Amino acid sequence: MNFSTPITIALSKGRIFRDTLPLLERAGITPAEDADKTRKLILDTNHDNVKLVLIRATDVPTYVQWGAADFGVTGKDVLTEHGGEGLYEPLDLQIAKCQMWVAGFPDADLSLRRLRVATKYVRAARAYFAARGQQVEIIKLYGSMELAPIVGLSDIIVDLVESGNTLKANGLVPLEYMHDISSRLVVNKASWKMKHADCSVLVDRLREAVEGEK
Ligand code: PRT
Ligand code: MG
Repeated sequence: MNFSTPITIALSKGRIFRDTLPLLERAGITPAEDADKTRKLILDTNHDNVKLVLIRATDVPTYVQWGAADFGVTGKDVLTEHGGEGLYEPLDLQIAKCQMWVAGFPDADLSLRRLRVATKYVRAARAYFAARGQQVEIIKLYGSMELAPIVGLSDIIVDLVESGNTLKANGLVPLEYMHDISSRLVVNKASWKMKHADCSVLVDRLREAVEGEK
């Protein structure tokens, strides 16, 4: 199958690229190089019209929102923080799975007034505590949330948990389950309209690839 219009797919290096690769392959798209071994930011594929752009995970929704990439693969956590303006989310790729949790010391008191919550996931955390009518103080961090309760910056954290090893290594435990996280295919709204034939073929093929992985 050929694509009649240029299609760009934004991915991040690391687990998203690794987990997306088999799905792209099943959909008939093979990158010309390994993302984790190159310094290039734009990768060719076996299709002249299909290119991959490699960017920071948190930048993927922004590239797609502005049409700098037609498609992107991004964690639901990142998508929630971005807000999702200017894009559709046609497919749950069911990759890079983990869970979002409230975590802290085993004896943390979650009923404290003005509970201090350190997190990279400000929107998700705000929504979670607002839903149960609890006033909290959110402290935005960009990494290593686990450190915050240890040094007294916060009472608890909101973070992603996969194996639980990172929490455990720092004397913390998962306290309250918030929700499951997986990576999503997102598409620019204008691309979806203007390049509909090619875009919908790609979504259909990836959907079949996801079904095939089950
Ligand atoms: O690292 P960088 O700042 O470049 O960007 P990023 O962290 O956003 O990218 P990356 O590649 O690390 O993560 C991309 C996406 O993978 C995230 O947006 C999530 O949707 C998803 N994902 C799946 C995870 C994890 N599993 C995960 N375990 N993202 C992060 N982690 C971190 C977590 O934050 C914690 O620090 O791993 C640690 C917990 O892991 P365990 O196994 O010790 O519990
Ligand atoms: Mg990371």
